[in-house]
Amino acid sequence: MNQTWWKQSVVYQIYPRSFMDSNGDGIGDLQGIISKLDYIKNLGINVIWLSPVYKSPNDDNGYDISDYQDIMDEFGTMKDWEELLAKIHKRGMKLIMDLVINHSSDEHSWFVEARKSKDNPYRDYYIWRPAKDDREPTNWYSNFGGSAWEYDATTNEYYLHLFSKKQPDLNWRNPKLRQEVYEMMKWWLDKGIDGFRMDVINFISKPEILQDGEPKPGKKYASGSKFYRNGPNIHDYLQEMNHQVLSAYDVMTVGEMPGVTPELARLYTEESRKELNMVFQFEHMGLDNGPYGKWDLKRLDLLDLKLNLTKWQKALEDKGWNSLYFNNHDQPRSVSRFGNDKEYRVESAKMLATLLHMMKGTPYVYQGEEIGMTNIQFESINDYRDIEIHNFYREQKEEGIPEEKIMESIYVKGRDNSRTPMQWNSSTNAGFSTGTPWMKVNPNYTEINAEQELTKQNSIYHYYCKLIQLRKDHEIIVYGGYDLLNEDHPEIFSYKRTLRNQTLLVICNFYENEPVFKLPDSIQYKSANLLISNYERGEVSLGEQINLLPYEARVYLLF
Ligand code: TEU
Ligand code: CA
Repeated sequence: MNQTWWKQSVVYQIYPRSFMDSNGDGIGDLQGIISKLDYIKNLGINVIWLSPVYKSPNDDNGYDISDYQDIMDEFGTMKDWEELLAKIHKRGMKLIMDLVINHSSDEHSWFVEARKSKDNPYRDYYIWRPAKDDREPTNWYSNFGGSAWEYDATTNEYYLHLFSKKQPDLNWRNPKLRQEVYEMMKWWLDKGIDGFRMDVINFISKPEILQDGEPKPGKKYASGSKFYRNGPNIHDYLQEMNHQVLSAYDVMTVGEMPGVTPELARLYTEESRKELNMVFQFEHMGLDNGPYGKWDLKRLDLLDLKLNLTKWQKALEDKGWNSLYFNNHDQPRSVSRFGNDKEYRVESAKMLATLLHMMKGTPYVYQGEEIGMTNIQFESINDYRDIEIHNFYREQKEEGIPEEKIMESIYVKGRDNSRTPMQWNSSTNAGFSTGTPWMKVNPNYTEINAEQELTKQNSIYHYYCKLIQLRKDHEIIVYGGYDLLNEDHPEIFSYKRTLRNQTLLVICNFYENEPVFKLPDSIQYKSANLLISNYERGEVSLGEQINLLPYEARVYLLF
C-alpha cells in the first residue's frame, strides 16, 4: 500500500476573508488565522487548504488574481504569510495553496498588456476572438450569468471569461503562458508549501475552434461546458505540469473539476499517469438541482446520494483516490442543506460527518462545519456579497421573476451561506472582528460558536475530533474496501468497509423518522465494538436489527 501522507490526512479549508480579523477592519486576515492555529490543530487536522490570499480586486473574493506572487493588502504581507507557514509546520501540519490558473484578474499585468494591441507580446496569454455575425464569438453563457465573452473596443475583439468579466480565461495553448505558470508554482513550492488545490483545473484546455452550444428553450445563451470541460489537451497539460514542477516535490494536489465523471477521475488520479492525487467531483453537489441548474430547487432523494457516492467509492477503490466533502466556500452549509438545522442540528451535523468521514478518501472540513454553522437568510439582497448571487438576482429581476422566488433560491443555494464570518464566541460579531464585518454575522452566533463547542463534551467539534482520530487509529478507514448495504432503504445510508479480518459497519439514519436497521446476512462477526455514535446511549450492542433514533449514526468495528 502507498503510505502517502495525503491519503491518511484530513484537510481543513479556510476562506480567509471570513475566518478571523486581527486588526479590526472587518476583514479576516493572515494574523487572524495564525491566532487560531491551535484550534485547528486540536481538531486533529493534518493539512490546511487556504483559499486565495494573493493580490486581487476581489471581484470574486480573491479568485481573480492580479499578482500571483504577492499577498492581498487586506490580508497582510508576505512576512505574515511566511509566519503563518512556519507556524503551521511547527505544529506538524501542512499548507496547500489555492491555484487559480484557468483565469487571472483583468487587472493582472499580463491582461493589461494583452488588451493594448493585437500584436502585444502578451496578447496570446488570453483567448481573443472577433465578433461572429455581429454578436459574441460563441453563444456560451458565463458561470456567473450573461455572455462568456466581453467586447474590448480598443482592439475590436472579444475575450473569453467563463466566470466574471474581470476574470479573463488564460490561453493554455500558449507554451509561454504555461511556462510562466510553472515558474510561479515552483516559486511557491520553493517557499515550502505542501501542494495545491487547483481551481476549475479541468477547464484549462479549450479547443482551437470554439463552437456554439444548444440554448435551452427560450434562453439566449447556452452552456459551453461540453467544449471546455475536460478539453482536448487537458491530460497533456497536467502531465507536463507534473513532469516540470510537481514531480520534484513531496506535495499533494487536488483538482477542482466541475463535470468530472468517475471514469475521467480515474485518468486524472491514477498514480501511474502522474497527473493529480485527487479531484473534487460535483455530482453529489448537483443531486438537489433541477434541470435548470442550482437555482432550480429540487429535494434531495437519499437513494440518489447513496448510489452516487457508492459509484465514486467503487470507481476509485483500487485506482486513483477520492476527496470527501459536503461543504466548501461555494456550497450551502450541509447541516441546513442535507440535515436539519432546527431541532436536530447537532445530531444531523454529526450524522453527516460520520457518513463522510468513514468513507475511503481524503476528508475535507470547511471552516464552521465542525461547529454546525448553518445557512443564512438576509432580509435584503444588499446584505449579500457574492457576485454569483448578485448577477443571478439581477437577471431574474429583469425576467420579472417574483422577489420571494428569487430569494428562496438564494437562501437555499447561495454561496454566501458558507461565507458569513466564522462564529468564535457569543461576544459582538461572534468574536470575528472588533470592526464592522465585511458581511453580516449569522445572528445565531450567540448559540452556535466555537467557544461553546469547546466547553461542551458532546459538542459537534468534539465529535469531529473523535471521527478524525478514528481515521488515525484504524487503517481500515483509510484503506478498507467499500460496499453499500441495504441499498434500497429510503432513509438509512449504511455501508461496510473491509480490511483483512475486520469489518467496519456504518449506519446513518438520514432523516428524523425512526426506521429499523436490519443487519444484512452478509455481515457475520464474532465481536462488535461500537466505535462512535451521535447519541449518548451507553453500550448499544449490535443485534439483528436496530431501532434508530432521528438522524442516528453508529459505527461498529466487527471481527
Ligand atoms: O468554482 C468553480 C465552480 O464551478 C463554481 O462555479 C461553483 O461550482 C459555483 O460557484 C457553485 O454555484 C471555483 C471557485 O471555487 C469559486 O469560488 C470561483 O468563483 C470559481 O471557481 C471561479 O474562480
Ligand atoms: Ca483584518
